[in-house]
Amino acid sequence: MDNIANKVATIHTQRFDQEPDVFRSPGRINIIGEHTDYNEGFVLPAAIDRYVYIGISRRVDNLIKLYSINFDKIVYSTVELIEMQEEQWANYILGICKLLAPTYSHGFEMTVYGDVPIGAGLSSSAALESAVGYAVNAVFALGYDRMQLAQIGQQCEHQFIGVRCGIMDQFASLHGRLNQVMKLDCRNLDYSYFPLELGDYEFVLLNTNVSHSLASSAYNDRRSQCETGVAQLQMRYPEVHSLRDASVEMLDLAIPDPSEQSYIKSRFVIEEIQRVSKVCDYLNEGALDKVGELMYATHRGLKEAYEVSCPELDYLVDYIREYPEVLGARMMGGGFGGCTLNLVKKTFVAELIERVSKAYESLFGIALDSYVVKLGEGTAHVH
Ligand code: GAF
Repeated sequence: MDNIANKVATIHTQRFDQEPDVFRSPGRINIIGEHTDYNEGFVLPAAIDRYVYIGISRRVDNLIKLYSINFDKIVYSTVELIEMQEEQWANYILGICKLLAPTYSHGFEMTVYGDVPIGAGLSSSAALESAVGYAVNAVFALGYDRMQLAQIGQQCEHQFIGVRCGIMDQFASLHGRLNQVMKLDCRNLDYSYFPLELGDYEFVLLNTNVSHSLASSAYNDRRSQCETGVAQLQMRYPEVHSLRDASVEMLDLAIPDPSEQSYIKSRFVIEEIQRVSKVCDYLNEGALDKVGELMYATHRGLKEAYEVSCPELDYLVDYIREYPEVLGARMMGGGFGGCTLNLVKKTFVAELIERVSKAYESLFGIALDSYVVKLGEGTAHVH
């Protein structure tokens, strides 16, 4: 039995005098394939064992009452009149409710708790959207499947949060499987699972504990630059629908000036999509040193070409690179803060964390958090 689910159920019952159903949805890592999802490329995410929990009980009237255990805040709404609030955590929930609202007519009480670090690039917001969508869908028997719920989560980001994100995060949260990585084709949403076997190595997350404020506007800018790249490619290659369809050679002919931003951003994406397939092969072959090299290559691209890194992330990757016990490191997620993902020899993890934490704190005056990654499972009814 999941202790956190019990805790959420107890708090919900005390506050609302109703025994809830409890659902949970995980955060995610992404081994490789960054900023490829909205370009119809491939990604390689996996659910982690950190979750957002939702306790929910139906009401007979039309009131919606939301309580966040993390923030100790309560927010009210009605089914018919859902408006965005000052509390950002509530907006992820209300956005989902608004998108689902035409299909249900009763209100509910909801209690939310999460142990996915917020702003760490581990998709705490997608975990919340996925948990809420799944929970409302289940208690009102709305009939959506996981694929549709992932798309609803993505729409919530687009319409109510203002981030034109891809589908990776919500998809990974809803479809995660214990100890499995998924290769997702973001064009047609075909996906397959394979076990993550790292032998003497493990993935370690180092959380910079910074989250720079330009993240969502810069994210949307990158997406627009990719769209410009596609439009330029289409002038010469009308069959191109997305950067997924292009090669570097095609880009060279379509955008002759390699200093144009659309060229630089598009080239990164084209190369990153190729890295995903290579990493899949290397993981199958157990060639972890080659996986690590490509992680470093991704970081370099995200830093220099895509320009979504920041000094704290770069420092961590540069610091780690000195150690032969670390095969690869890179920033993960949208960028401008959050975590680096590191492939580290198990016997060296404790020593590495001690050293890098000291060095990071003395330079930036910020405590570093670290987690050895354990994979988790996708959205589920847990109580
Ligand atoms: C964020 C987005 F939400 C994802 O869709 C993806 O684009 C990612 O950044 C970058 O790979 O997590």
